[in-house]
Amino acid sequence: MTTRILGMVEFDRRRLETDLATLANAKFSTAYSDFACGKWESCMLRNRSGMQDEDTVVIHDAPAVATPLCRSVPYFNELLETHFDTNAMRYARIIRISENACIIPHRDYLELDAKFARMHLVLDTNERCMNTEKDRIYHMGLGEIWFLNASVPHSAGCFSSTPRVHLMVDFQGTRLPEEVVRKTEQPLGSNSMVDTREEWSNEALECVLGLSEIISEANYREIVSILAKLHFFYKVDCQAMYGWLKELCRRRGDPALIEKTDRLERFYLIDRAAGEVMAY
Ligand code: YCP
Ligand code: CO
Repeated sequence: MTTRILGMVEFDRRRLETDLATLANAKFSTAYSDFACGKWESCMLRNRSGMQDEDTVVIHDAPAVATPLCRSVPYFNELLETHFDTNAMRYARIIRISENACIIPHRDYLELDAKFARMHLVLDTNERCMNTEKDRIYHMGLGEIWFLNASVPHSAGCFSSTPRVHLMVDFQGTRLPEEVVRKTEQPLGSNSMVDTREEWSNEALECVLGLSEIISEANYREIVSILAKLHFFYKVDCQAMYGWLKELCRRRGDPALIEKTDRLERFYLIDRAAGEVMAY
């Protein structure tokens, strides 16, 4: 199943602005903050229970229920009702990425018993917001609905002063993306973003590996953050950071850091237990 644009929504700009302003003052959850490099946050609009504090996901079999926050953003709720099959909907969340933050390259659903069919509707963005998938980079434009194949390594980042705000909607995994989306316009033009990233080079690689001289428990998380963002600016696979991290820990020769990095790669790319949280 490939990541692709499914359609476009024509927004009521005034109602969009109203709900974005409400969101700007809303309380977001700290769920999945172990995936954040910088300020990456989510909050629930619809979930299994309708309770705001149910902020992580499981596979379940009932239509998602609106949370109190959902009722405070009536336009977003209407967008959910109008453009998606609410019967097949399992979760609806807001994902907000603030300036110079990203989500660590990862694969989703590793901790779950099955997958979701995951869609994004772009509520607020600009040209400095990017998504990546393996070695590709692309931009999800305002009003666009995308299917995201979250099973393959991917990431998303915001490098502008205004945060990127997406509605992320999970459907029963057996449903086809085209089937759960409705009343959308055909996307105009091509959505292939020109890849303006710099070529990845041996010099850049040696510079990264030079961090082996200084890497320690104390700066490990900051170094992970630096490495996680590099692929937004250089033509390199989003997963490459785990290989760099392993090599610089090996050069450092610190068994605890080597072990930590193996755990990191396992958690974000290979396997996670249900409810497991990564501390590093
Ligand atoms: C999920 N996985 O699958 C989350 C979203 C990143 C980690 C954020 O719901
Ligand atoms: Co993801």
